[in-house]
Amino acid sequence: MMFSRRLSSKIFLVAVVLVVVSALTLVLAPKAITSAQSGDTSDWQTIAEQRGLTEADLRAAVMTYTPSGMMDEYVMFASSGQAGQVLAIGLPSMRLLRLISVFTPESWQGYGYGADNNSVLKQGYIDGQPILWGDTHHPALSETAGDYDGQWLFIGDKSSGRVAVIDLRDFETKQIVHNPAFLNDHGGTFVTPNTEYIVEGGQYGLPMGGEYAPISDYQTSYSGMITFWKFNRDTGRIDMDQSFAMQLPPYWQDLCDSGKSVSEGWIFCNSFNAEMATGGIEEGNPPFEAGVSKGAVDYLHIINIKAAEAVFKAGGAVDVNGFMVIPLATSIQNNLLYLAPEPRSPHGADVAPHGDFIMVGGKLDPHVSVYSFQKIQDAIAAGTSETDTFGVPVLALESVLETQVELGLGPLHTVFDDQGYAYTSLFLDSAVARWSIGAEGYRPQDGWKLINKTPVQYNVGHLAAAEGDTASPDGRFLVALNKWSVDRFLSTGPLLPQNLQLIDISRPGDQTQILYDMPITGAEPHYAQIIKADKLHAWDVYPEVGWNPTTQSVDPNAVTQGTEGVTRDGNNVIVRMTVVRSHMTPEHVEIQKGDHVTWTITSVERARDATHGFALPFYNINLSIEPGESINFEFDATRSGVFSFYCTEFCSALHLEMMGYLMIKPD
Ligand code: K7E
Ligand code: CUA
Repeated sequence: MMFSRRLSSKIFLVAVVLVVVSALTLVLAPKAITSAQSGDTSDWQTIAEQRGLTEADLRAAVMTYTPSGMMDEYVMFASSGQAGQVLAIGLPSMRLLRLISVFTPESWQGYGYGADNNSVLKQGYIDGQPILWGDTHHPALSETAGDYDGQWLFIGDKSSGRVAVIDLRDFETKQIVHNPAFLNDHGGTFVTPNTEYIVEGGQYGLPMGGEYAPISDYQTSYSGMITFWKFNRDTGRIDMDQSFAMQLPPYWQDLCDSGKSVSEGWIFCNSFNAEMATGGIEEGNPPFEAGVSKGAVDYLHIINIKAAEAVFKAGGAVDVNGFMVIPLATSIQNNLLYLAPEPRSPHGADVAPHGDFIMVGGKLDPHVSVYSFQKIQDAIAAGTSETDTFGVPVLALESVLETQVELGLGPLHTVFDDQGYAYTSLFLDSAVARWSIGAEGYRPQDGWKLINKTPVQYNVGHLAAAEGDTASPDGRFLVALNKWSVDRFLSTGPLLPQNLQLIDISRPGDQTQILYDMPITGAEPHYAQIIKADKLHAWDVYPEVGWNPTTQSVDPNAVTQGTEGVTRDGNNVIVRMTVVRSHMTPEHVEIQKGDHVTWTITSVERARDATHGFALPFYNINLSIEPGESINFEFDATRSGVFSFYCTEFCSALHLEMMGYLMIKPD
């Protein structure tokens, strides 16, 4: 069944390629040279010859070239690292379709420049402290029965430990939440198979609740943390009251993944720094990078989220800064948490498509360790007398390990395809390892073994395969998310672009091929997910005129044509404006210095290509008003003068005339 999916389209593609390639081999050499000599560059064979393209290059071109008007088959949502955004990229063309602002203001989209007083960004402030950037790592598409459903996208901010919700009907950020008990994360976001919870694993040990504790008290006063954000599909929002966290030992929890199918209801996180090194080379301690890797083992965290939810609902959590956290002792008493040894400096914890295996890389170990979920269950049932320093039960490695597969240097992250292969990034080798999962339902005929390594350029972190971390991967395409491209593109100075490489994984065995290099002229996209494009159903225009995208409903405050104007109540001025190409109503807004201004702009457009902007100089206001959208903003008229506001989108031939004057009289 797995093998037959999209087989016909594959056969078609292969056939096209064969025809092209054989036509090329038959006719290329002599003819191309002749026409090249005659200066005839009108035919593709000549061009290929002149540009020095090989048959493999032409195959890659045929597989990726997307003529104008042809749509991509997949959309990849990639994080944008410390730029705090998400990128939407079409595959196989690797065209950048959209930048989604999440934690960072973005003027082009009018995000953070006045609209509804920057309400979404403000949700992400911590204790009133504006935080206007984020370090996005792991986007997670919402899932139904372990498969992407195309409705929502979530992403975490590693730097301040926040999670954002993006609505895929308009590709805009709707909510930012923060667990007030903790201040960083990494193992997030990952969703449970029906998106009941968005999982946000922690990273560096901290005193809970943002308190101070001396680093010498690390083992007694510092903790790890994992947060389970309850998602409400009806409201499209995280429900803070139904969300909770678990205190973990002060190891550095790293990447997490949700169990699926047989392992549904469980969460797996790798961790490092089981040594609980605290750095401090200044005081003669080993530096972090040495202390953290001194020991031979770290711990895979195995968390029973169903049981944890029951403990939370039964009142087993305590209030930390207004957020409910299950204390470590309670987790141990209720069998919510188990540990299993991991090889040195593990990285990544990836659950196989059938939920039966968990793959853990090892930055300083050439193997991927494969844990069996069945063996984990058997070991839990059999009981263990081993515990860690904090009394958390430790399952013996040999009791839970299925196998270890030697792949190469620096294995990090693993994704899957529809042929029973797994793919693991090898950071130090700068390669992608394809290996066979030697179990029933995958490739028992091949056994557990390395198949091939595809060199990539360079320093690969995560991999993303088409639906490659779901219950039913698509295969076909894989993207290596490489850092620092060094010699792949023309130099633009010392700051290097990242290089996303598209790889063909449609053929079995060692036939993998790099198809395309895409520079990302921004921060490092750590992780990405690739969804079949036909699962996305974005709106063409907002459903009704007067739509407020923050509430995803018609704004009661929206302005209708004929009701525009300026009204005053004491110092409070209300401006009600409509926009339609190529006109803003009213054109003149006259107020007094010292007024408090509440301004609403409603676009009455229904045409798809009629977005307007609204730029107001000095007052730091810039809006993007999409067809049907209604936006409110407020400001204090602190400076008198004449301010020309205008539309920032080239919306018509009379776009330059789409403007008006705000006249503020001195007091
Ligand atoms: Cu390996 Cu943050 Cu997923 Cu980067 S993490 S690569
Ligand atoms: Cu509206 Cu330009």
